Amino acid sequence: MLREELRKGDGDREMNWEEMRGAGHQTPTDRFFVHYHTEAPAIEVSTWTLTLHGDGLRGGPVTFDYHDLKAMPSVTMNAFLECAGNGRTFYTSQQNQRVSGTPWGLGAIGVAEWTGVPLRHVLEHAGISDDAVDLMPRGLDPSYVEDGVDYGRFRRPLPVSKAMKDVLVVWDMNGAPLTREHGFPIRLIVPDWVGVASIKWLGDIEVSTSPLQSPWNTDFYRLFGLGYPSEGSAPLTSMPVKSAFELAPGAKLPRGEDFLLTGRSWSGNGAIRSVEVSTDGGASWTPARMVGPRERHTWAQWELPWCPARRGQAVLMARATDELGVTEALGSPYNNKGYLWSGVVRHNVCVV
Ligand SMILES: Nc1nc2c(c(=O)[nH]1)N[C@H]1C(S)=C(S)[C@@H](COP(=O)(O)O)O[C@H]1N2
Ligand SMILES: [Mo]
Repeated sequence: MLREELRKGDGDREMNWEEMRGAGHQTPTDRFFVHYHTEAPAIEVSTWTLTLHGDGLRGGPVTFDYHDLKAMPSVTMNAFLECAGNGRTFYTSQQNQRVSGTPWGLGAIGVAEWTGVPLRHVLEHAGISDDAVDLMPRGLDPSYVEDGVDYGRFRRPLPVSKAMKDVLVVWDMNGAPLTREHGFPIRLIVPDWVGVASIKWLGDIEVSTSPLQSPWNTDFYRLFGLGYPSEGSAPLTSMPVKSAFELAPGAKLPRGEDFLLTGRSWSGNGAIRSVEVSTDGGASWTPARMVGPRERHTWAQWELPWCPARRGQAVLMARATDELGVTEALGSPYNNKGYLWSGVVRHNVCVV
């Protein structure tokens, strides 16, 4: 555990699930998970601009400043943002598999209310041509260097089809300007997709009529390992269905007293349809009561009262089914970077 803690840098902070109990639908900004690869740059709005360029524009480059963007028709929506590696440690703790990357539990996720302009409007304003296929949004944070290799500035291709569908160019998070660590002044939010797509500190976007590549869709953020081609799977897109209890791991609960189990489930495939909970390590399952809305792009909250009858260790499990009919499986298929954990998590508690 200590070694894992040490491997998390300043740019790696999890949301604490226990603190979400009784909180509202959104994760408060100061408790939202944080992840970045180098440093969070300090950017002044007065000098910041966003430039679109490339052969996928009908004319030359087009530049927007902060106020140009904020003057465009805005949208506010709840959406989860989740790192592709959320749940990575369960490959090891539940499946005894070795994976590399930031050792996240289930807290590399949060939901915020995001306000911004649909990327579609920005692209149309800049004169995107009909034959544009890929975008390359790029951050203003310093170049990413690992093991002596300079991968350049943070950037990842985004298909035009997704960009035109539901991607937002965001300035507000939970009703206030983005904080520095979450991408001030402007970031992308790419709903349902791996967090790496939601480029922070956005500085420019290449618009291209041919497919684009960057290390973040070739070397990283694909599935690698046994069963995958040597170049890896296709670049990762949407996040699988997952569930979490709003409870500390190893929480102590009194025997013979009613306790309200609460949690949240989400899926990149669409809204959550139902959730089942087991308090006996998966031997039996009970439908949880859904609380509040069940909408796409965001998590659904649920609860189930439980009166633990026996002292000792108990294993809680929750499994959700989404709109597409996908249910969390007991395990998650292995890939050596530990992306896209999709299994039911065994949550140990101690009945005292
Ligand atoms: N410019 C830039 N954007 C970035 C990153 C980064 O390092 N630099 N990290 C990405 C990754 S891997 C994740 S999971 C999310 C995390 O966003 P958050 O810190 O706001 O939670 O930002 C993404 N956007
Ligand atoms: Mo991430």
